[in-house]
Amino acid sequence: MARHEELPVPIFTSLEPVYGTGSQLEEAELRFNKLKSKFIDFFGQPPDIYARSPGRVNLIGEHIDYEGYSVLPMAIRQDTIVAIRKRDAARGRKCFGLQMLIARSILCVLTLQILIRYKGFYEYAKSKGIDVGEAVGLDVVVDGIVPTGSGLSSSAAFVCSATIAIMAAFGANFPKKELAQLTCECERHIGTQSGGMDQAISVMAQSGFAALIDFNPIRGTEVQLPAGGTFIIAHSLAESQKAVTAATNYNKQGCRMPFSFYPVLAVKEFLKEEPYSAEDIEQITNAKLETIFANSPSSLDVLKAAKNFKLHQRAAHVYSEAKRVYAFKDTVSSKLSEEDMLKKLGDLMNDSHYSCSFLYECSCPELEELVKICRNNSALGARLTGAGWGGCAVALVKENTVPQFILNLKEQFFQARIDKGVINKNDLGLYIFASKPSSGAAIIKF
Ligand code: NG1
Ligand code: MG
Repeated sequence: MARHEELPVPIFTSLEPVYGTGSQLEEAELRFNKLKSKFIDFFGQPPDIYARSPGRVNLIGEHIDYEGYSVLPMAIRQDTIVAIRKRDAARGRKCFGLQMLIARSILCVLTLQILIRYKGFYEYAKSKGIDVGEAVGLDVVVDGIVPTGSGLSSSAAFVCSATIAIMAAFGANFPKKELAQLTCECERHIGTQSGGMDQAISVMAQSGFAALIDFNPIRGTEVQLPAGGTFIIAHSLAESQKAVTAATNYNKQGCRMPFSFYPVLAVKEFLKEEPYSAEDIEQITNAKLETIFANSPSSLDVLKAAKNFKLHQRAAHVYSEAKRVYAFKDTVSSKLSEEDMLKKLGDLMNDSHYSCSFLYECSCPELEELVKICRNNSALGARLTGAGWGGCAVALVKENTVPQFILNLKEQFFQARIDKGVINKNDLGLYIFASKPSSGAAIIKF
């Protein structure tokens, strides 16, 4: 039997296979109906097809995917839905235009992004021998509910659903692992040095399971989480300005560099704790940094801006975090009692946070406060998730303590922010919620 990542994106004729039953289905039905009527308002006809792809929460394995190390995320229920219709030939030939309404998730670079996506797809389709004909117009309406700038990968939800929608509009369907690769490359067009975790889990997730994602080649192995634990996602309310500050890319460089020239386990022996200057590195490697990173123009900007590189700390983070991912995977499949298993998973999450905070330096005061409050309220473990420098934390708590835990966090973290007017009380559910492993990308054709 083919592994699931070899299979194409599933196509459904109803919403239940994706959204299950109950309130989640009701919410989805509302969104799809609204999307359809907006589409008709705009374009006079209903969409041909819909594609949806979810955001994700990374349980463990932060800032190591772009080094090729495995990570362990799960899809969340919040997703982006793209409704699409290929223009009639007569209209399509005249212009390659896109008209769209962006409901809720507003990205000002959306038009540009869809164009990039389209171009990426076009080249890819041609390389696969698919005749996409001449450029045609696409009518597109997008609805996204993955919070942006929160480390929950609204970007992957958007990129994956847009790519899959365009693919489906042309009657094509590629294996999920190829889509994961393609969408990762698409996201790199806007300058992020994407590692591929987000797109891989968004495309490949299986409902009810987290996944161990391996790279080169991309693979997703289902990971069954212990039933007695629940992951709570809480927003620090510090918005991560990843694309703006380039901090992510700066650190990725500092992080990537040791791997360009040091073997595993040599960190302590060969890398000094003091930061390295660009000149130090050029001396050791006997090469200009410009040459080492010649094929990555965005890296060069970062290199110019950076004064020094903490190679020892970044490498120590990557190696230890990579080990923790496997320890996490081994723990859930071990024979430990559920109590011990949950404790061990929590410890690994705490260690991961420490490493992110002190070795990778991607935390911030708000995340530190939030993680501390989670632990004070009997979270078994808590850590920042996603790129960091803001965004969300994820906490592992015992199933039976979830309501009390959420209440306590509301009181101890969010209430002060409500009082200051940072967030609206009625929106609290957007900033703290329990999350079950949800399903990955799907094409829906009614
Ligand atoms: P966010 O910023 O949470 O989408 C980013 C990267 C991931 C991974 C994490 C850190 C992109 C699109 N995503 O995630 O691949 O490296 O940081 O673990 O660059
Ligand atoms: Mg992202």
